[in-house]
Amino acid sequence: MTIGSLTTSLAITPWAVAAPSPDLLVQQQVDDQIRSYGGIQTGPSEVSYKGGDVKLIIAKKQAAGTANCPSGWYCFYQYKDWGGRRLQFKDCGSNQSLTDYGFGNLTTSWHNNSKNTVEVYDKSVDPFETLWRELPHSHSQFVGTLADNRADFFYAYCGK
Ligand SMILES: [Ca+2]
Repeated sequence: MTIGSLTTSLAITPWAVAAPSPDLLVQQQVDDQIRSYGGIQTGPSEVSYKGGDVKLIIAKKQAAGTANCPSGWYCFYQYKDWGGRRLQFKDCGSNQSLTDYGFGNLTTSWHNNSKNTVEVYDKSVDPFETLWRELPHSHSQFVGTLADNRADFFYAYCGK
């Protein structure tokens, strides 16, 4: 029994720290996410943080999606065309970190379906660099080669 569980955890450990394989079962990815970054599972593919103010939606396949961020939220996506994992927020007026949720250096597309303006930064460089700015109710299917997989944190300016 001990050997079996050791084998299992060794087999999934590399995927917890690198980009997740789309072939991994969603539940395994959910388990990995909670083990590495905390949170509470609130749906078959959903992990919630901060009492539901931040949510990670884990996609089953690496397929192109749609700009499907819920109304009132702004979303970061793992792949082009709103594919892969989706990390969504709705709070404004403060810096928030993508890296807290395992989403640092991962964003490739976005959809802002809120009234807030979101400014996104890369903290891997000194001084930190502004990568892009999201106007209310706008979206991008690709952040561009120079900004791809670089975003680490953002500031959401509260809209009226
Ligand atoms: Ca970065």
